[in-house]
Amino acid sequence: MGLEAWYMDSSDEDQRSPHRMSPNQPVSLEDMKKLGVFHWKLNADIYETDPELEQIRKDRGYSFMDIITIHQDKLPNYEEKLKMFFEEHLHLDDEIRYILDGRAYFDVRDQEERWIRISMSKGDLITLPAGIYHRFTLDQTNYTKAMRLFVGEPVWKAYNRPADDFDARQKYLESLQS
Ligand code: KMT
Ligand code: NI
Repeated sequence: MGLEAWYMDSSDEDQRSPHRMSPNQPVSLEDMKKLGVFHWKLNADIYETDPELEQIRKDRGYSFMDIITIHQDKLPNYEEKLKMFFEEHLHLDDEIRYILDGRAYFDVRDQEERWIRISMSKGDLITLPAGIYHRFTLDQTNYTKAMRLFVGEPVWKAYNRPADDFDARQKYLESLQS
């Protein structure tokens, strides 16, 4: 089963609501691949011993991992962090997230700067390429637990838009051409 993604409407209301267009404008996994966004569906019930996850980590060099629980009572500075996550930003490295429980939205910009909302739930692993503008929010269930993966020592630094002068951004834009 694939994950679901769609173009967002332009309303500024509650970031946690789905913001679908009417009629819905779905975005396929193929379209997302063209943006450099990749997805795996895994069995999150066995994440601690999952050979499939092990293989992905080995193949792609994801040596680092930690687990973040995003919930009012679990995450220090919850409100502030959620606000930061929802600011449009980029990173100089890939962002790799694996949803172990709950659900969340990752929004990414397409080639024409339109927002695509990616609905992530338990078992979805996603990679966002370095240099892509994106943001993150919980949905109306207000809870997710996610594994963060990284190649080597993690760098969580986010650069809010505009961040167009970074090599990672220019390289990403070049990668869209091919
Ligand atoms: C980011 O940089 O967008 C995030 O780390 C999102 C929150 S992690 C589930
Ligand atoms: Ni990010």
